[in-house]
Amino acid sequence: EKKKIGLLVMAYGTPYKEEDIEPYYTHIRHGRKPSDEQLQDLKDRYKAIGGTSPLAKITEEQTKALEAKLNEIQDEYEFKAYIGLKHISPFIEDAVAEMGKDGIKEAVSIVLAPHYSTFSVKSYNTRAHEEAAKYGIEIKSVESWYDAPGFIQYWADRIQEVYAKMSDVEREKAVLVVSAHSLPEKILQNGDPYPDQLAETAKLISDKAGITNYELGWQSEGNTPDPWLGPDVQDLTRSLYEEKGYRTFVYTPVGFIADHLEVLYDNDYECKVVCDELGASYYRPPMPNTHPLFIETLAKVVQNRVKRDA
Ligand code: FEC
Repeated sequence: EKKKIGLLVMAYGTPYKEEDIEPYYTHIRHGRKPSDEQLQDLKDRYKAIGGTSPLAKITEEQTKALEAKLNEIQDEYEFKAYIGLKHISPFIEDAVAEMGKDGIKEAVSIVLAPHYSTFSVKSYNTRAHEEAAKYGIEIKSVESWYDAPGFIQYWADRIQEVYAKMSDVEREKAVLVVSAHSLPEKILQNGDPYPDQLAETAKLISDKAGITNYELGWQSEGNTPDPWLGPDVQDLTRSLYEEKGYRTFVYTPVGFIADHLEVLYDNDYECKVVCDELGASYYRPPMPNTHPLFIETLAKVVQNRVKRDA
């Protein structure tokens, strides 16, 4: 008889339809309503990528694939997956309540973002643990997986594919831009590991892919007065073009794992505009989504967390 275990898969969430955009944006802004102009700007960005984001569907597919993989690779536990989102329903709390109703007492959680920050993974985990306490559910949480070998291999393979397609001239002047979502600089005051983890991912990936020209960048920063971690990938593109003579830009937004607004708009539109303006080549390898190597990697990360005590 297999032991039943809850698999709490946490992700950012995205509006399902246009009417969801305002409450979603308000939730992201900690309850402060966006101005009409800010709201319109966000609506326009969703329109530019086809109306809504593919993220909701991809999160669901990733979760199903992860549950299936975990049930395939071991037979001590029966994993039952629950999706808990940060900014739209089903919220993290809804997912934990659902586990409670199903009589789950033991669970493992993972956030679908590789790097740990107090602003990202910690806030997901805190919400999950607070809710779980109400139901007497014990959750073991994965904190980060930015260096998981299969994750590194996934990106190294995609990068090599892109470099193999380039002409020799393009390849000679190519640079890999490794990025994650920017965060307010104030995270650094408390020794947040986020920037170091991105640097480690970049080093591991570029070593594995055999790429010596790589740079770290930040993207998608919020619309607030605080200073955000930089350089921003668009500014970085210009300075690398001007100061280092690069003419081919390969963007790997490794802080994300799916096709969604921050990649389809911020990279494929905004960074592409900069490249077009400069007359440089733009490349952006495919995101992990449900790639088998990626799902297998997440499954191993979860399995290791279940085996570890506390
Ligand atoms: O719908 C989609 O396809 C896009 C989903 C989406 C993902 C995502 C990932 C991260 N964010 C992180 C931090 C912040 C901070 C602010 C912020 C703002 C937004 C806005 C939208 C949005 N984020 Fe997001 N983010 C996604 C979507 N994010 C929309 C609001 C408009 C805008 O600023 O563009 C600023 C909040 C504030 O105003 O105070 C901070 C981090 C990640 C990566 C980790 C994770 O996935 O959790 C960090 C996907």
